[in-house]
Amino acid sequence: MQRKNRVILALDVKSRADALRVVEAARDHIDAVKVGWPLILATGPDIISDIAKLKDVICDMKIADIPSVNTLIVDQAIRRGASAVICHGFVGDDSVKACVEAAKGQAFVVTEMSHPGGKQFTAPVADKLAALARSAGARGIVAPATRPERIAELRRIIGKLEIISPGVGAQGGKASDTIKAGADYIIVGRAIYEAQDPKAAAKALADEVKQSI
Ligand code: 3DU
Repeated sequence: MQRKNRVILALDVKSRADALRVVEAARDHIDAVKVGWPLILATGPDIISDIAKLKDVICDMKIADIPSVNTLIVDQAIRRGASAVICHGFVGDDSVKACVEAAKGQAFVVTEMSHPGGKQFTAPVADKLAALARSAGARGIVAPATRPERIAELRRIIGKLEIISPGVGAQGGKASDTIKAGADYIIVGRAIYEAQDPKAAAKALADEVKQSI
């Protein structure tokens, strides 16, 4: 994933045609595409390799299983062309390390989640999850654009690890606030793929990011 636009497209659409249409439209203004369960279940896992021909793919299956199964899941994602994966940290350091090893370091660990319910169980342990990401050798963490002050606090724990940050747009977060707080990339779904003009929406976000650096 080349750090140019600092925008990751969350491609939670329901068909292959929509997926390819949105990626083609937004491709000049994004650095990677995050593919998760909605699209994989709707179209089949070949969509990972199809999108990987156009852009780097981050597989977001929020992996949360025992180490041996985590390894199997990550192996499949990487074999299909994913450049990185997203896993949960609450399952413990052995499970996270299994993902990190199978992804050759290219794993992001979810910390505090961006939705209101993220405050319930993930927020109280987010600092520990961030520390775990660091000690396990992960590439970075997922941290909430809806609470930029938490991005800044988590940054202090992880040092130079990367922060990818969902919650911009439909969930109420602002791209500029997120980047100023210390995120490396914003993750944006509905504000791009539900826009009348996904290309213009992605460009506007990439421009906002550039102006806030
Ligand atoms: O709200 P959006 O439509 O921009 O989508 C946000 C994406 O980020 C979506 O794919 C979701 O699975 C992911 N995500 C969160 O929203 C919140 C998290 O804490 C972690 C991932």
